[in-house]
Amino acid sequence: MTDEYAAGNGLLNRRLFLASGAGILAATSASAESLTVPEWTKHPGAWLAPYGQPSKFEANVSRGPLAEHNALYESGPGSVRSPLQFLEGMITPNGLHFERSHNGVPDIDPEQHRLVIHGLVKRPLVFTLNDLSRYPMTSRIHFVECAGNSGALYNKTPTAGTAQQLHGLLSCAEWTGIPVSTLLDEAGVDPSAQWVLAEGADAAGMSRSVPLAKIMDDAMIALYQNGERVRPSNGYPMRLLVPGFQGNMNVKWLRRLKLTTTPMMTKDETSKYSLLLNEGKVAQFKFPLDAKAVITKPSPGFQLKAQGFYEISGVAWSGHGKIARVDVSADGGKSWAEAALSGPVLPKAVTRFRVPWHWTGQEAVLQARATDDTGYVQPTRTVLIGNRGNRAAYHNNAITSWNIATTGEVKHVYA
Ligand SMILES: Nc1nc2c(c(=O)[nH]1)N[C@H]1C(S)=C(S)[C@@H](COP(=O)(O)O)O[C@H]1N2
Ligand SMILES: [Mo]
Repeated sequence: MTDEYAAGNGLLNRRLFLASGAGILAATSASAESLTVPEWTKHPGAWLAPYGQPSKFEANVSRGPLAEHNALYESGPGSVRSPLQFLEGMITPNGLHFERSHNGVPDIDPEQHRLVIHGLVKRPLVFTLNDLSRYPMTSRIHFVECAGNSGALYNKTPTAGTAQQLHGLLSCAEWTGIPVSTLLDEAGVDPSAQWVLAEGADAAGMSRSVPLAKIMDDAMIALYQNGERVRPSNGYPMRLLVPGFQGNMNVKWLRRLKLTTTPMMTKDETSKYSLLLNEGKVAQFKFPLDAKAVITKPSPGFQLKAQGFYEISGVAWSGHGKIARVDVSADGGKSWAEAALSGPVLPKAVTRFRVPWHWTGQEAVLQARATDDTGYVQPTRTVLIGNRGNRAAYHNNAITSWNIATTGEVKHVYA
């Protein structure tokens, strides 16, 4: 065990730390009792189940609202957030993918659902789910993040909350489906087309205009989510996936794509999703989500029990490309140590980062800062609000600060 420090307040040099192996001292010494045969080994276990469920001891690992008092699970508009602080790796299990629905989840019969491609095309086309299943598919791992995620960081005073409550409108899955370009090539795009209107079959009639260039680049009609059919709450039987663009544009329950010359100025892209700036200015059509990192372990709700070694870990992502590096600070941004990125590091996907830390029992302020492969560096909250003001409800990618008290309690603060 080496304790060579890479930055202030106990951040360790991860290369030396990993090479050294043992010495975490989290375990206790084994005795004869340690190998007593437990009750569950003495008789046959439960029967097989047609569809697997998590352990009953993991019942707290569930989707949840922004704040405890918010009503949940009613029909109509709402959102439930992914429990980031209880998850590991880069993939969100389907039952825990966050959900944001503007007017409930439609009960779509896949036999009756149709996808129509029309507008500025040579041949308007209609597809059943069966038709679509004959086209060549691709699989790619991408995050979806609501533009309203982390919006609490615009508040004047730090909102108390867990990583889930503050940042849980983010999930990442392996999506399988058909590149939209394949279907548009078949329909024959008119040279005058510049935009594509995407509309959902839900009661909200969610519709967004997406630049044709983005659609042709990497948009997908997603039919599968982590290997099984897209879940009803995430767009069954098909959703549009526009990797890296604000969550709202990933239209669920997709029923049509209309090619147009201009954006359609739908209710969902005018009354909402514009950024109110300083001096009465408004930024419309900010599509890609900028790089962000969030420490999930430790985070509010965790209680450090004793001083010593801990692994700080979290998630980072960018709508512009790959995560190039993540730096972590334990002294509120005065000094930084580069975290290890757990591969694979993929464009527009969640990347897990880790860094070893020696907590001395003193107060500490943990921060993580993402840099993506365009060279963009995640800003502090002071810089973000200095540039943008705090009237914008969306696209808050400021650095989050978790305060560790001498008692080991973790709390959201502004540093
Ligand atoms: N048809 C339709 N598509 C929709 C929505 C909706 O309400 N209706 N919500 C949007 C919003 S605001 C977000 S953030 C993402 C959320 O995707 P998810 O629920 O699969 O996590 O879906 C988008 N697509
Ligand atoms: Mo959203």
